[in-house]
Amino acid sequence: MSQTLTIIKPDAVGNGTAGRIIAQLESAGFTLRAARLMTMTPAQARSFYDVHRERPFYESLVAFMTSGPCIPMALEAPDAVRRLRQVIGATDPAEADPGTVRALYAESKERNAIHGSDSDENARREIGFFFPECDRVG
Ligand code: IDP
Ligand code: MG
Repeated sequence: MSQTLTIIKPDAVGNGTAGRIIAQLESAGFTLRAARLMTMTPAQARSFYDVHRERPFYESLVAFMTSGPCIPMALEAPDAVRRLRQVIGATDPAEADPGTVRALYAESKERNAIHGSDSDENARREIGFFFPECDRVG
């Protein structure tokens, strides 16, 4: 078993699709190991997306991610990082495979409903970012 970090982003929480997305993740075989509902501060969003600080969309992304509550969750499954990326689909919903979370629920390339860690190393870092009280969640 391995773990990954997802965030139901503020667009999905705001438009009432968070529950359906969580159900889809559970149906895809993920077990919830930690979850919280929070509104990120600008400092938290800047830090979480620090890898993108030079990108033209960075400030807009920070504004979006702090615009309302989101739901970070630690998920467990075999090959969790790769499988979550498959279930959520491409960053741009126009390019996401049919049936993926982003194809179903994303509004745009920025307001794309869900985050998924892109490597085991980043999954560990991101789980620690939102759940620092846990040596290992679950
Ligand atoms: P990912 O979430 O699919 O891993 P990243 O390239 O890591 O995509 O980008 C992080 C987030 O930044 C995306 O999920 C999306 O919300 C936003 N983003 C990425 N590229 C663009 C863009 O070209 N325009 C606007 N927002 C973007
Ligand atoms: Mg990414």
